[in-house]
Amino acid sequence: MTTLRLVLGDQLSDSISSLNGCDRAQDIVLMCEVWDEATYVKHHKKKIAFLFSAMRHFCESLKRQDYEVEYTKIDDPHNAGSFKAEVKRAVAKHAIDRIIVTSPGEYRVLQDIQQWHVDLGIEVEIRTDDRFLCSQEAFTDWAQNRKQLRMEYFYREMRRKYRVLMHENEPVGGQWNYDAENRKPPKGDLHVPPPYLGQVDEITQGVLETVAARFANHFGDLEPFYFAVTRDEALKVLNRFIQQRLPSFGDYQDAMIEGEPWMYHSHISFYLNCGLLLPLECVRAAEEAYEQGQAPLNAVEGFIRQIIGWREYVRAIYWFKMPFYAEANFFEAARPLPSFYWTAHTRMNCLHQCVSETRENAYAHHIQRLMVLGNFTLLAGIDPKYVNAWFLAVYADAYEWVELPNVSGMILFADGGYLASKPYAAGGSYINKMSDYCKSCSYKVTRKNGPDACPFNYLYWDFLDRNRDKLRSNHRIGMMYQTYDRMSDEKKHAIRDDSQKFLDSME
Ligand code: FAD
Ligand code: DLZ
Ligand code: SF4
Repeated sequence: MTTLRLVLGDQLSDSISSLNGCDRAQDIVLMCEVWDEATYVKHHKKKIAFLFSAMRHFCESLKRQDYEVEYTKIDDPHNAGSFKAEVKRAVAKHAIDRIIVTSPGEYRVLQDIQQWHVDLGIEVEIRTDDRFLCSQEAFTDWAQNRKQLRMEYFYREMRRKYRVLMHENEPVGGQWNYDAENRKPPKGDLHVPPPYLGQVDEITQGVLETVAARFANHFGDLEPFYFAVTRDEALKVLNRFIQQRLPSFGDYQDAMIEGEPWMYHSHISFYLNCGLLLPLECVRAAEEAYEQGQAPLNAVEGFIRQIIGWREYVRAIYWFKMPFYAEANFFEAARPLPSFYWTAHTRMNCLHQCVSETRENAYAHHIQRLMVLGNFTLLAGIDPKYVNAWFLAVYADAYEWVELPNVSGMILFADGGYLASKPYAAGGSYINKMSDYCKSCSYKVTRKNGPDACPFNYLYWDFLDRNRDKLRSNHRIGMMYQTYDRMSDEKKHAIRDDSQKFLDSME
């Protein structure tokens, strides 16, 4: 019996379940670069190059381990353009009896694969993706009897289950969460270490030429290209983070500095999400750094919470709530995405910086995504479908399972409060406190109204006013209405007028 084992572009792990029990003398592993995946949103050029190069390197490493790999490049004249069509071609070519694939990261791909046994007339086994630490069944057990889901309680369960930072049955240090010690503004002379810069080898060079030729009209700078594209290199990125950045990760987790896109973050999401790194090894590396006195508890706990807390939580919610989640639009927001999300041409310096860095790196750190890029789309009432399409296209770590809950749940509150207890709406003073962007902005962050006022200031109040019916009873944001209601009619009029003018000018 010959089995076709399909390995998708975000399944680049030796331990991927589709390879379990593989008969290397008989079975065929299929990997394919396909037009459909590269263009269903027009991904950033660097993202496509990263994934194609990582896939080609992974293919070489499988071959070195004696797997028989069928690999289709994007410019292969026989390339059929989609997963299903490529599988069909391989089935015919190799007289395949059954297909094994690990469950994909995106709902639309799973829907497709679930039909293949009918469409292709062949047995298809879809295996669990056990690289994630919380299975759908475990999440359902945890979630089903709760009135409200909160990440913090989920996270504590994960700490207990995997015995991470635990001392007997108590959290190390006596607290579960050290955020009160984190999130300092970027004051003083910070010396941010340089990021990992990978070398372009022959494989990557070939990919860069292909992407430049075939995806010229996609967003983003292709070069310089410096991502890790093999597991060994990804491990170097992780180790470099643990040694150089982790000690300050907690302190400056929310800080933004002009010209410092990488700050003290780990930059491992690209590698975690395509399988070159595994979540538990990143967590254990951080835990060990704490145990050896190389990094403080506030930093280590904060980092670990992002991985076994947020990352697992958003993925579980995605599968729990699809397909509804993709349609959710609690505020009925309907505006198109302004063109400066692509061009960076805006007088708002915070947005100019974050879009420019996204264009250069296919990366922005969490607070840039949440409190600048995301916050603006929430306040301006941009339709979630445009916001999701943008976030899915522009970041090299973006796959729908992680992008959609962060965008529709965390920033847009489009799910009405399932994932987050309140919208992360903020005026300019938050950005001013956590960054140096306002210093060189042509708007004045201290002005609340008028042509020079920071647009975040009046848009914040206008957003609350527009959505009063939906937010008034929210216990975490509802009290802001008392402040709004105490404002004079003249002030309220100015807020409405400035917001209307600004939003109209965007269109
Ligand atoms: P660090 O800050 O060093 O964090 C360590 C790791 O924790 C990350 O690599 C990531 O795996 C995990 N993590 C941290 N926060 C989250 C989170 N909220 N959800 C899931 N995992 C998290 N992350 C993606 O991986 N892909 C996305 O498409 C994505 N889209 C986002 C969109 C918005 C609007 C927001 C607010 C957040 C988004 N995130 C996304 C989460 C987070 O911003 C990125 O994981 C992080 O910036 C990646 O950089 P890093 O590896 O340096 O992370
Ligand atoms: C993101 C992406 C891109 C750009 N291209 C490919 C590809 O050509 N071949 C492939 O196997 N995977 C690609 N991917 C990742 C897939 O979109 C991802 O595997 C699915 O969305 C399922 O999560
Ligand atoms: Fe952004 Fe407002 Fe600061 Fe300008 S003044 S950088 S628009 S927050």
